[in-house]
Amino acid sequence: YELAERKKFWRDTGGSNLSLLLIHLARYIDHSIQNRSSVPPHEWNLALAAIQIIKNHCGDIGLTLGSVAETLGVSKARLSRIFQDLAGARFVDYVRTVRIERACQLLRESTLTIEEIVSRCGLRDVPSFYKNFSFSMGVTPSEYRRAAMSRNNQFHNQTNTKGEKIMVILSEISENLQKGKAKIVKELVQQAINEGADPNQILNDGLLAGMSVIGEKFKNNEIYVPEVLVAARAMNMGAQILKPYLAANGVVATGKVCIGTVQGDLHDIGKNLVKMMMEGKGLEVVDLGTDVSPEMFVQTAIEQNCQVICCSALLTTTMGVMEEVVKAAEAAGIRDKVKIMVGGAPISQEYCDEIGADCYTVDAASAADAAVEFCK
Ligand code: B1M
Repeated sequence: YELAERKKFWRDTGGSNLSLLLIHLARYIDHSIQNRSSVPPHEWNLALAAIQIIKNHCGDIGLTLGSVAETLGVSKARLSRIFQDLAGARFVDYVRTVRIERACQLLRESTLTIEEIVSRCGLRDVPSFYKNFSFSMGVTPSEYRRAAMSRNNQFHNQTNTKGEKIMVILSEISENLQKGKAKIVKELVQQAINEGADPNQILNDGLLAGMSVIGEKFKNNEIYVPEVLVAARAMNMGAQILKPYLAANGVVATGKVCIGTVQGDLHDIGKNLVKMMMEGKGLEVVDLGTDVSPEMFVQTAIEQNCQVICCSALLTTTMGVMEEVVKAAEAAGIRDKVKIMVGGAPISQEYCDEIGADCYTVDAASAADAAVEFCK
């Protein structure tokens, strides 16, 4: 039994460190792409202008690399290179994607025949449309339309009352979050708000419900890190739409806190929710991000005069860092001036007491309430 436990510990730690490395690498690449100083601004402008032309004229069969290059006054070769470098796709592939997207919209929202859709989307002929569409979407245009119509009918049949309509939207939020469809999740969250749903209900029964299914599937090895990452991105984007509504609760407190996910841990969804709720109460929140060392928590609290240090941890292998934060605050001589709050799935009141932290709360809303009390 002990050996099995030990093996499990090493597997978790090994896995954790490996993903830490991969995620850092991905963030580094992301960061360096965003800060590409070597790309002159006029090249960005050219790529953006080309994208605009494609979006406006994708219904035009004469839209080609040559026609766009001519409109912009550059050579085909230059436009092709800039497009590939900056838009991250070949010109022809991008145009095809935009046309298929437009076709999807027309299939969903109109009663136009397939021939009419083909001509409105600047596509060559029906057979090649079927081929490209099936390749991109995994279903034929007719199957896509039938599925969209049956979803619509289901929606209208199920939604006699406003409450029922909201329930359907919430379950769609959960489903689309699980598929990592961030853009649709954002739209659905907005739709739920427009229908008058309670923001807390959208958070709990839509976004968090979807995230908990992801958690279960991840645990059972039914899905892997990439799927969880895209779901997490959808969750964060949905929560961003909710932010102003969750925040608008009338309470305005003053005070400053710093927050972060502890060293070795990259989970930030819960931490972001806690931050959001605290800001909603009027507190100033210094966000240290993820993988935060005990020294960084303490140094920030000293330099920025924070009344509270908030630590989040999601891994049993990283929760121990919280105790080091308490010790670092003691060593720096600020323990009596700063409160230390802890939270995250593996944390409990017993653990909080054991390491000498000041407060444990089970969720983001109660964390915000507790921080307001500490800042009074
Ligand atoms: Co990870 N992961 N993950 N993961 N991941 C868990 C946590 C896990 C329970 C999944 C499982 O196996 N069932 C498991 C931990 C097991 C354990 O330690 N006991 C696990 C593992 C093992 C791992 C890796 C090691 C997997 C691997 O690579 N083999 C790896 C570790 C990477 C690292 O951090 N070093 C890893 C990676 C990832 C992703 C990067 C893919 C992704 C994170 C993306 C991101 O955050 N941007 C991810 C995710 C998303 C999860 C699950 C599925 C969801 C976590 C989540 O965001 N929940 C999770 C399974 C699960 O929790 N069921 C899992 C929603 C969020 C709102 O809840 O963060 O708990 P939570 O926040 C709550 C409360 O806890 C509280 O408020 C929130 C609600 O209001 N709260 C606080 C949080 N912080 C607080 C602070 C407070 C007060 C309250 O005061 C300061």
